[in-house]
Amino acid sequence: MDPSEIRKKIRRFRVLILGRANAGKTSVLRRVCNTRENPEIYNSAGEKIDATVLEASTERGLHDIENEMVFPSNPGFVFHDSRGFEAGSEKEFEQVKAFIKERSKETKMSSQLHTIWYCIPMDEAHRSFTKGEIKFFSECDTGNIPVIVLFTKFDALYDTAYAQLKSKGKSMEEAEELAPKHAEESFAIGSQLKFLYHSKEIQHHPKCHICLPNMNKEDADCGPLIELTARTLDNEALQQLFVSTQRTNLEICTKYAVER
Ligand SMILES: Nc1nc2c(ncn2[C@@H]2O[C@H](COP(=O)(O)OP(=O)(O)OP(=O)(O)O)[C@@H](O)[C@H]2O)c(=O)[nH]1
Ligand SMILES: [Mg+2]
Repeated sequence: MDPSEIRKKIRRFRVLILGRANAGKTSVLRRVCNTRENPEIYNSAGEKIDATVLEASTERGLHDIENEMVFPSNPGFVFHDSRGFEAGSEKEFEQVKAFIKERSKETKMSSQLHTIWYCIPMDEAHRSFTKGEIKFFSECDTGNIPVIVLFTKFDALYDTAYAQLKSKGKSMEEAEELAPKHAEESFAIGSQLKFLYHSKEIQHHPKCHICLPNMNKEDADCGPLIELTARTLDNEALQQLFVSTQRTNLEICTKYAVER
């Protein structure tokens, strides 16, 4: 059998990762697949694409959301990345919407889109939602496909948290140790989450969210994202498929085997 046929037959968990340029998308995927490598890219016909050709075509706006990204370190996952989505172009938005709609009609589990990870980076000065993000959550009905918001580069909030703790009289050591937790606590009651879950501007609220710091570092822990993704899947076959991508993650395999 030819390799593209074999690839089609492998049971894989399919993720669409969205977010503005430089949001930290690829870094998250690398952590999830535990690798430093670049992904292999296949077109919708299953043919491998030369990454340098793709780089050039991306510049010209020809990046295709149908392309499949696979990291050889964990072929159980297949990713779709919509680079340029946040550039504000109506065409790109429509492409993403059409892709989600098509995939939500798929009856074959292997072709279905199983989850959407929407990355919103925390390292930009204003830290509010972009027009593109608001548009997505107001106009894009993803049906049964769960959307999880990933607040990426969350470590960018640690300096402010540290300064606040210092101003409340904590020592340098204490402030440093407590900063990550303090940043999460402040964020939990902050305006971003209120907007995301309660604003009238938003019709399609995400299922849940997670704060992800330091995903650019190799020892960063993406376990909470794996755990959360497993929990949002409402069907057991899908949950089992997801667990199968976690062969080396004993904790999650045991947990879901026991729950079953
Ligand atoms: N501080 C910090 N930097 C990060 C984190 N994640 C990624 N970065 C850095 O942010 C930059 C962009 O990361 P990528 O993962 O390439 O982002 P991307 O969304 O794939 O970017 P494009 O594909 O170009 O749209 C890189 O320099 C990363 O090292 C994080 O959690 N914390
Ligand atoms: Mg990238």
